[in-house]
Amino acid sequence: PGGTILGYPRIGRRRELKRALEARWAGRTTDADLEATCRALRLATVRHLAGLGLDPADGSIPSSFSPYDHVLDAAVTLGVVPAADYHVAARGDGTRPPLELTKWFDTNYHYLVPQIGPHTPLAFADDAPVRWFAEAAHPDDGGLPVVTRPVVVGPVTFLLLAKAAADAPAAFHPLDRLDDAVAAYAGLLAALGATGAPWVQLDEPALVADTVTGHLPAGALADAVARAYGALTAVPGRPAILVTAPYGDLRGTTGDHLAPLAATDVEAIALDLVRGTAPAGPVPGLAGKTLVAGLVDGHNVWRTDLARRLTQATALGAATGAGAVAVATSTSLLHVPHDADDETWDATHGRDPRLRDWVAFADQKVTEVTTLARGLAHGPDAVADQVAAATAALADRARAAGVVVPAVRARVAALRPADQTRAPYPERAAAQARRLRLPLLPTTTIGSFPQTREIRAARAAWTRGDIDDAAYQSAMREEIARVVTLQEDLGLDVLVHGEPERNDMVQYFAEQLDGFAVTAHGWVQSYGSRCVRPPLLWGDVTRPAPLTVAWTSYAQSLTSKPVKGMLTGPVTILAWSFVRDDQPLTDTAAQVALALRDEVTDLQAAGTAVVQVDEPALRELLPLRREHQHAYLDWAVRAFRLATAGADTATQIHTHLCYSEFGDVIDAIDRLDADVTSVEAARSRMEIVPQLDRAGYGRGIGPGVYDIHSPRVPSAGELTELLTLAATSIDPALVWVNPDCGLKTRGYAETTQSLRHLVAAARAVRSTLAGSG
Ligand code: THG
Ligand code: ZN
Repeated sequence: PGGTILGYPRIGRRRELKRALEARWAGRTTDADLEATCRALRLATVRHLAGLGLDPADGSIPSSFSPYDHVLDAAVTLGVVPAADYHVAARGDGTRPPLELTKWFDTNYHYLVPQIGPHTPLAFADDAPVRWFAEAAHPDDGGLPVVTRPVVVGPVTFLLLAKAAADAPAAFHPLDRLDDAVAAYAGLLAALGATGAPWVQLDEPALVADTVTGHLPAGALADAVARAYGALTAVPGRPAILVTAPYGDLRGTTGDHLAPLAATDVEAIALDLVRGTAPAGPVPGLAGKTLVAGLVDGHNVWRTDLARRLTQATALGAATGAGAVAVATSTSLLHVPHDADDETWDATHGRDPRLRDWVAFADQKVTEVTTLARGLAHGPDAVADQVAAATAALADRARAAGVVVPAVRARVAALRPADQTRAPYPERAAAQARRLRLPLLPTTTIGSFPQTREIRAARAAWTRGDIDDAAYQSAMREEIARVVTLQEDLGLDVLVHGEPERNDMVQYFAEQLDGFAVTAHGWVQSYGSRCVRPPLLWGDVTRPAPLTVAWTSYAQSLTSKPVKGMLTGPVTILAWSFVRDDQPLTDTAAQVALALRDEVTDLQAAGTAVVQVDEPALRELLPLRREHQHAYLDWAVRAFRLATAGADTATQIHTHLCYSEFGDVIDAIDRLDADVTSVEAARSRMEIVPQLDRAGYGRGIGPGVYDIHSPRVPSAGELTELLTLAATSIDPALVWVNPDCGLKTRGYAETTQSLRHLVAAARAVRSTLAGSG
């Protein structure tokens, strides 16, 4: 194909899929209604892409739809999950838990983790990709036929992302089932070929990620690639195969995974040339293949430098020895919003109008791809106007007011090591103990309390202008007062204000900081029906006024117990925003950290004794390649410490981490130097506690004693047991008692019960410890 994209958002321009899924789950619609919406979305999407200039006749348009998650779809295609259990696997039912959700590479998308054992069914079982190809190629509605390119997670990545079934022998790894999986994919390829599909796309991002493949013995990955694609290319009547490697570089210090792929007979290989680099010399095997050049960033929203990318595209063929070069996005466009023209770009809506010309959302990126493809085919003169417009927009962005704020630059440049260093922990611990006078095993929550329908309604009414500031303030204050009283009644030791005023833990801060813009319609799928609107971090960051002080101070005025101030940390703010690409992340992180540092000192000046700075995304931004991880963890730790080191010795700094396999970042957690760290731990039976202990972490630790992702109320007995486990595996003086995450998505009934049991468990273990000590 001349120009293509690796995938397109599937939630729908108006979040049609979200609404259809939630209506089905609520029992308001039938399976047939849901399928009708999905089908309409599929057809509308591929025709829309044809309208934007992708070729509707040759497989340039991806069929990248999924009703919930593309990894779950692959599991159904391969018979690992029966098609009838699709929604049970996604959400659980009364008896069966859902599959685990985990981060998809270094993105804010989450996939469902298939479980595979030695005897799990693994055979071509469901032909949804074939049906979706056929419905678009031979539509029965009289509309434009589109010959799509079905997109499926590739066999190597699928097995590497799966986890061993609970009853599998210890030595088993899902990759042991490669031959079975490949036979299943062979069945799919044969069926696609028989239906007339000219191309199929198999996504193999695991090949760029040491975080996924690091445990494999040397050579195992190259061997798996050779076996899988050797067998698949031998399938009679198959479509041409495009293998993609988005999110990074196929070549790293742990191996060159381009070479084994190029040695197979696949017809095309897609490289991410935004995150990765192009091979500088000829690659054996590439001569007979198409190199699909990922030149347009699928992972961020900035307008492409078309001049630079066209030059790069033009040189690629000769440099690499590829048989042909095609232009593409670096990744699926799943990670960006549909269309920049869905937004009103004006200052009264909080969006600087200049930004419109600086960004490219999914539809604009499709146009960038077709422009580059035309330039590659017909020479730069054919697209001179478009290239000039992109160059002018980039120049405008580079010199625009707010992009560089000299005072911010000067402050960052003047930073010294002392700015990220607090007094030694023993001194802090003693001062904080004198000030806070907390019992052994202090109890607290992670920050947010349930967001009720009334809270959401009040926020929405205020955003629309239906209620005025005063009415909104008093609604929120009423809620805060209710939450404070509830916590006092429950007997919690460190209280929170409950965060009723916050829509999202990043967006809330972005709305108030200069250098950010937020969108009204820029929804991006996070998982299933759930979406987020990542803010655009486009300029130097400043804090025009305190962000949270008024709410926290109000809560503190209602109680004599300490109220914890709640902030989102610099790394998480970066991870969940579209971050400017014109300077190193470390510089942007330092600016955000300084804004938060000012907030910490303002909270402190207002009398706040405990401030929590959440970093749930610390693990998410960990580079996929080992050689880049050290530098990342260094700047991430530095940013957190810059944000928090303005705190006095007697001010207690907490942090909270979640969504993590902590193993990779355990040393960094220690280096954050927080006084108290709360982490997800209930599901792993407090595993993290001895891990942190071994890493030399000797400060407060709050291993979450129950999983807030489920409505189940844990009994006081089971909480006592987990807490005893924690308090006997490390010094009990370090242990805090808390749920494993914020309570925002829970209801009040189960929250109140669960917290009552949590306080009871803390009291029970306290008295046991007092008795034995
Ligand atoms: N904020 C952001 N990113 C995140 C999380 C977050 N990534 C990881 C994790 N948390 C993802 N979890 C969720 C959970 C719930 C929702 C989104 C992501 C959610 N979204 C609402 C929806 O889709 O209906 C919309 C929320 C809104 O109105 O803003 O419920 O916490 N940035
Ligand atoms: Zn959490």
